Amino acid sequence: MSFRTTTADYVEDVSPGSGALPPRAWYASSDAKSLSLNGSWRLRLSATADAEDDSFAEEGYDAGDWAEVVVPGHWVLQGDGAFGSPIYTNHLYPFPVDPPHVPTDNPTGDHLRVFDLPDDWPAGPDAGGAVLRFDGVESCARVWLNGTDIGEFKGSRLAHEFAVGHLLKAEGNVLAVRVHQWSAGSYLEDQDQWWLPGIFRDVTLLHRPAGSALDFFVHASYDHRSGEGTLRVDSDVDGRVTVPALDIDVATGDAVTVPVLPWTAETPRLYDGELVTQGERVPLRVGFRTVELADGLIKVNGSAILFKGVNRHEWHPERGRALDLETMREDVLLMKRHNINAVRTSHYPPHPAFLDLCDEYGLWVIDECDLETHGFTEQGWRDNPVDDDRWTPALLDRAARMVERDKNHPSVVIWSLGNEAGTGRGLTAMAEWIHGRDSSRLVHYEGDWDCRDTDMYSRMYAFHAEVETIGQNLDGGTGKRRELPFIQCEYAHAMGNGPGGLADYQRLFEKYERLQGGFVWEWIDHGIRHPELGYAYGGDFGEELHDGNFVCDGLVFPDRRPSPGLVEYQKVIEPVRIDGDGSDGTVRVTNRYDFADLSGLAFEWSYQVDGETVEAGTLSVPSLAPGEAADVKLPEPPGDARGAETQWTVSALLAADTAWAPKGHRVAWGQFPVAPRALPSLATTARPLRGKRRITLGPARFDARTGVLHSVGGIEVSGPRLDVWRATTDNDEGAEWQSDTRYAVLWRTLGLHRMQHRLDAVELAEDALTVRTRVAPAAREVGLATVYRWTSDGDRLRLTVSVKPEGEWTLPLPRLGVRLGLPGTADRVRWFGGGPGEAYPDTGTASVVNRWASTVDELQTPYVRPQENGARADVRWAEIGGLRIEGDPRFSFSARRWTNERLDAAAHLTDLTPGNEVWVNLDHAQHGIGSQSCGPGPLPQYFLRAEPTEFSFVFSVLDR
Ligand code: IPT
Repeated sequence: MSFRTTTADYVEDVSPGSGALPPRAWYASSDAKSLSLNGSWRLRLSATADAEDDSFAEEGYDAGDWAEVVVPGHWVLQGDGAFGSPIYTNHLYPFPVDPPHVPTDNPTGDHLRVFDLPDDWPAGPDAGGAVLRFDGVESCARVWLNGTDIGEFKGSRLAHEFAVGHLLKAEGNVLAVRVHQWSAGSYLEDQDQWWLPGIFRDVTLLHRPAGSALDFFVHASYDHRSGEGTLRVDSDVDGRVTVPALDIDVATGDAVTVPVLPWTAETPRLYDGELVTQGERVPLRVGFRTVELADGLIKVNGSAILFKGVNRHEWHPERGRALDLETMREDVLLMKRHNINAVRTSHYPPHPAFLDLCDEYGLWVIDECDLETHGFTEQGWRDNPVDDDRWTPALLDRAARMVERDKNHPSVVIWSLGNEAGTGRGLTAMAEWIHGRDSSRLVHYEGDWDCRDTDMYSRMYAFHAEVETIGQNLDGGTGKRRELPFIQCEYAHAMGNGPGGLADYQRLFEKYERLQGGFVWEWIDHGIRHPELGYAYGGDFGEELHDGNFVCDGLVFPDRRPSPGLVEYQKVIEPVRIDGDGSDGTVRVTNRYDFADLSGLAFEWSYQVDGETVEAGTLSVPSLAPGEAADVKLPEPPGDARGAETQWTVSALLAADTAWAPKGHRVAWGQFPVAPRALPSLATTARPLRGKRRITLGPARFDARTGVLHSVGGIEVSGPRLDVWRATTDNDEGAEWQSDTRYAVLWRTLGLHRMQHRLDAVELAEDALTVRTRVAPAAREVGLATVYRWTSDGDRLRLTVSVKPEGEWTLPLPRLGVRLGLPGTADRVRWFGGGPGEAYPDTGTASVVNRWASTVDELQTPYVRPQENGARADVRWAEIGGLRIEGDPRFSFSARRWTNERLDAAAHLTDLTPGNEVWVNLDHAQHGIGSQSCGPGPLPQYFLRAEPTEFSFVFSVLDR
């Protein structure tokens, strides 16, 4: 005899669900009434899918002793751990892979909400109907209204509507929703993110008057030759379409062609209109634009576009994927202010309001379906649902729910089938359906390298050299692929310090027509605010399987503060290039927009002497068309500044307020030197004197036995001594699965983090104190012969460090410089050099040469997992703790209240506590950063090779 072990069969059913209405276009509001059911709900959590019966759905059920939960929300992020915890895995399923089965331990949240209809809710015989809409529930829900089972659904980030008019009462409606964390749908939702069950998007009751709109499709194309737009709204319910600004008033289904301004991400012109059916007025926002594949390129309104994009997951450090409108707007504003022009909604359709914002502010969107089966890679893709016909209805349901919901957004130019789902018939079926339903957009899917189903060749994390080959169309591939444009749907993995190499990618994107840009991975760190850890990442909730801080790989920190990576990206993709030649006093301005001219920008010049602006003015630049360039004459350099460093800075600023930034916001800039600074020179007049315990030389005192500097002008100093170690970055560590050399691993094996310093000689001569050492790791024959040579003019002190590698060095060095300790009272830092933020050899494009000031604490970049950070590049001089340090040549400067070893050992920022000293690194060079946490390491030109090197610093004491 056998019996069913579960009453909740639908949980493991691969079919899309039952009871829901066909998908349709989503709109925020119309003149029909609606009632938000967001807010506080009752919650009862059980450990399995069928631990409780359905009686809670009955009217009159007493849920008085249940917990409360906020909807939209994830229950695991509420209740201070009482409701379970988040789980982070990248591609591994956190349950045995046996589709469509899910674990018996299946956290299930019974949600209950009792509501009355508002007084003005239409009643009586003409009341019409009503629809209950769920915008997102993870991962599977069954719904009852007033005791009647109205259906169940999967597809976490897709909308589901149910007709409920016949069940509604004026008062005391009981809405019961049973939500299961795991379901067959979980196999389709294996995205690299936290697993977070719950009703995480809005729940809304929509009144549907008789004759109200059902589905409608706004077709609004633009002919760039004639300057005319053609509008046709196909509607399930007949009605009229009006667009007052264009004098349009036509019947649904009829086309009308009129002169219009087109919609582009740069010029997001929207026309307000209305769809008027007998029972409803639905607001429309019409953007006229035509997307096509022509001449092997993605073109909008006749012009090829270049994506300067990001991958955006929905994230909030406290609310997870339950985002409010203001948070969505913050994302869009931050993107626009950082010159980003495109978003891939990795890896699921976002809250629909986000797309409204993209329409309004102007962003190209790749709208991606809620589909990823990445974990099947562990078994060679066996049993992959996308290649199993039983799952195809679910895949088609997901495709339709995305397309139908989002089809009226001009910002959406490309549909993506999903992410990392291998290949299979189900994907082909999705692509065919989408192409058939919407011929006005293109189809994307990265997993399809042969481009059988897609309209573009897309890859992720392709190395620079391969991207160049693709740009040259020398990469081969199927005949179809060779005809198609190329995008990198993911590149430049922004995990921790980095990504490096952005500018090198951008140069390729701009050089080769076939390359239409890319989307940085990713927008935001998915750190979860945590009382003890600051931000939690994978493993911090005791998960049995997890992928650590791989979930923190964004251009903004969890609280949306821009990371240096975002500032770098902003500079690399700036829409105006400003190149100059300081010697002949001209500046070349190039318009790199695809559609806009430069009339929205005002240009300014300033002239700096030793980093201080001495004069500034405006520059008149012609309103260049896209792609055009002009040479513009700068004024005569003001004054005479012999011996000083002089340079021009030219900026392009918004000439007027825009929707996304105020007048004066800087969009692009360029800096170019006129005369270089004279390097510090020092007469070697002072003579080193040996005492019993100390050697003195000018302002400095050294340990007589070791030759180690103790003080300069009375300021206590420990060290300096050679330092080659940096707290390894996520990119130094590389990704475990990579076959490329992972330098952090090799550096540690070699022992670069535990170098021993052997003293060979302390030599006093007439004019110098020379300290000879050998710096080398235990157990190895390689070493660095390191000589510190000290000289002084009686007032200032010069250190020259010579480093000569001995033995066979096969690895680059993490850094090369000296580290010294200063008293903990050192706090303010001033410097002349690159700033305001950190910069490394391949991340330094955005570094502005100027005079800067900061505190030691503000110099730190708060990467969620602590690692090397905060170095300021191209520093001419820096002042800290009463000392002035000049470089010969320029150097890289960092200072922190803990040692690099402590930084290296820390797992969370809260592990870092100030010690009694401030540790200063003066680096001659650092190794590049790259983006090997998921992609290429630094390019060879950014390697710090172990080779004979010499560099100097001049120390002096500031007037106090
Ligand atoms: C790629 C995924 O598409 C993305 O979701 C994310 O996991 C990213 O990598 C790394 O953060 S998958 C690719 C590395 C095989």
